[in-house]
Amino acid sequence: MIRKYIYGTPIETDAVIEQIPPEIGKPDHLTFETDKDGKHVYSCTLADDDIVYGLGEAPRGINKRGHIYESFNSDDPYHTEEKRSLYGSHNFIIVDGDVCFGAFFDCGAPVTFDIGYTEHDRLTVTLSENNYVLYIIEGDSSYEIVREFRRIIGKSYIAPEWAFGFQQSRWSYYTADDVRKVVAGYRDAGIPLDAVYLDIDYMEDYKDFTVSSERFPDFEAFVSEMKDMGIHLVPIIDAGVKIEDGYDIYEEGKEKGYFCKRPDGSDFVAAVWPGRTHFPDFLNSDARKWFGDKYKVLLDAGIDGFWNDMNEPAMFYTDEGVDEIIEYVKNFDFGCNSASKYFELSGKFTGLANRRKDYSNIRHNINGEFVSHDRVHNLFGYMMTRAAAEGFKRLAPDKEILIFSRSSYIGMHRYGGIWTGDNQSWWSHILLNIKMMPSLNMCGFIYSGADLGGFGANCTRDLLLRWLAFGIFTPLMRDHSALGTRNQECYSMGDIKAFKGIIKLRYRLLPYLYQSYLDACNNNDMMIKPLAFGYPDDRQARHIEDQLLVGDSIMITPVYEQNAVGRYVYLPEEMRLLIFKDADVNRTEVLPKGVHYIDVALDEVPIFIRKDKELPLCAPAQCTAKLNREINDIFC
Ligand code: MIG
Repeated sequence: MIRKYIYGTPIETDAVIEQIPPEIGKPDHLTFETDKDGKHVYSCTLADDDIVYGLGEAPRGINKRGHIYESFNSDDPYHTEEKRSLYGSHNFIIVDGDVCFGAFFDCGAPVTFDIGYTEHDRLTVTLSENNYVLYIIEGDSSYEIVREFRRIIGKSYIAPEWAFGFQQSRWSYYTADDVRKVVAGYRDAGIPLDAVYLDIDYMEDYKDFTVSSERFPDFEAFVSEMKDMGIHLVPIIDAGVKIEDGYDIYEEGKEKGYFCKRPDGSDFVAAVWPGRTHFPDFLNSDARKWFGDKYKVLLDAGIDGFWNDMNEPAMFYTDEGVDEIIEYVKNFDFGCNSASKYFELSGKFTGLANRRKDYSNIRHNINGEFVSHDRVHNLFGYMMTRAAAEGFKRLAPDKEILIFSRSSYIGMHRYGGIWTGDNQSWWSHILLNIKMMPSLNMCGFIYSGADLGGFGANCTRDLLLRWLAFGIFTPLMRDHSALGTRNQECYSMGDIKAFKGIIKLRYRLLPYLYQSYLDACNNNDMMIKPLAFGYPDDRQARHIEDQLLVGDSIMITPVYEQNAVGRYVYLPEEMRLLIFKDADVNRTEVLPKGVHYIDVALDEVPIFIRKDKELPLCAPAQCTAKLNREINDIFC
């Protein structure tokens, strides 16, 4: 049962595609109030054992209780526990208790979810503007509520099968030869690989839809050389368009009025990678069409995969911000408390990036209306990715194209996938990855994954192995790392045998994983679920967050602690344990319901088969193009 409530005159987000007649009156389950600033606030009491699910890409656990989250798409590379916002805004929550209900706050402006933070037993949702749509979803279980919700937001984007192959990225592989070396590294090591990413340095001066002819001479020939080896090249596209006379995208956008504006009607300027840039106004459907068509030049070169970055949109600084700082520094007074002055001063500089004040200065043209960015901030990356996906449909209707985005909002799940942004090579971020996957699935983002091995900081061999051993179960399986960090390609991490075994297992699992993925997309279902969704009557399973169900047949229990030689697992029923090593079963036993300690060496992957279920495997291959999908092993 879904009820829809409209408040004020909301800006259409296109998150929900099902026609639902709106209700008059107040929603059930939540108490409605207006706070002292006139903001709309919804709240309810939480009983001790209630779980709050949802929020998709957000810090912390599967159960969102005990923290405060703000939907405000943010470029923040330090995903520490106290953070309230990441790159996406997925305003869907479920309160799972004696009564279960879901709520989706459909609003492009910031929304705050205080889930037992201010008061441990209270959920409070505060909207930053009073024009929005609220959906209340009832069902017998959280799982059922998820499926109801997914039905109204429409079918999730389906990525091509090759995008389930193993993918290697780095900021940056600078030249065609750098890329060739990576491919040779993998092929020589006998480790499967399907894609290599091109980060910002493939472009000419960071200009979207250009390719440096110096670093990638004859790009088209290079793309096909790679394709012949079974390798897809996946270039990055940034949200900011470089301001440069003679650069066609800039000239056209300026002439047609397709860039975001300042309040005075001039084109908004922010500094990002290319220096001064304008942001295409993705909220404007004409600008969207225009930008989407620009992908053509890369499609024509044979490219069939893209990642859209910096689309929160991220800004390093604006002229206004710099001017303010100069003024501040000119008038700087040491005062009598030098420490507080020091923090004030340094804060001014680090605070230059992504200033709320700058965002507030952006204006959009939405169907002819001049709209403040504050009202639609969380839709920007979504609309950029929609522009791309709609472009692909026009330009290459028969081609399956990989597209995923950093920033997102519910609704974007129909157009592309996401990666979870700039994590770190920290053990805690394997766990964050594990806990985020089911929440993303609830919100429709099935094709998703984290930077395996971690983006920032230096990775170690054991961290990468453990992370990959989890990553083989996530749709996007990509190793990516930041500029200045230690090399993180599997072949550059010492003895390659363990890497080879783990990644080959991914390919052996591909028929099972891709089918599970398709089923989830086609049936508004989840591919990766919390244990509680499979065993709703099991009190112990209800609170477990480090074991997940993947597809219908298996439970996974990743190891995510350094120097651990195994881990405790809880079995809600009798299951068969398979310990894989070198992509084959090394040990297997049937374990009864209950708690067990299992040994898992660094080169091993544990998989539990659920009772009366089967796990089919095919033979591994060096890339999906060479994969024989015939099943050669079935475990049960
Ligand atoms: O300011 O393109 O999240 O994956 O490697 C950093 C360089 C910009 C952020 C992305 C990351 C990418 C990096 N980008």
